[in-house]
Amino acid sequence: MELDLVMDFEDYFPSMVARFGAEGFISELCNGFRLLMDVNKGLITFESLKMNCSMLGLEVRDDELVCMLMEGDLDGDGALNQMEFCILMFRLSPCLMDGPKMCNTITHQGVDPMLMRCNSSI
Ligand SMILES: [Ca+2]
Repeated sequence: MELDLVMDFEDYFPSMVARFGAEGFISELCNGFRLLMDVNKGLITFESLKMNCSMLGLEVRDDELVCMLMEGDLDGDGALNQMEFCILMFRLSPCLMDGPKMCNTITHQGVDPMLMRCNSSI
């Protein structure tokens, strides 16, 4: 499931949301994060991304990994924390559910509190 989350998120997101609900969907994102992170740092780094992708049998080019990290890295530390990862996943899938309105509801109102709960559950 996490494999699909990473590789086919655009197709996969709407059905994920339908199946798990927005909150369950966030926790699935968190599972995806844990799968890819460097367990010592608690962050997704280039190295952890590369290593875990290859462990999962995913062939992702280095420049695609770098691109994903740069795209998602909001605080400029060169790695993705859980919130950055979840925000990136949402940004990569601009309209999850019923178009822009629902999309705005999720990204502007729903995500932060849900992520807070998600973070506190680690
Ligand atoms: Ca960062």
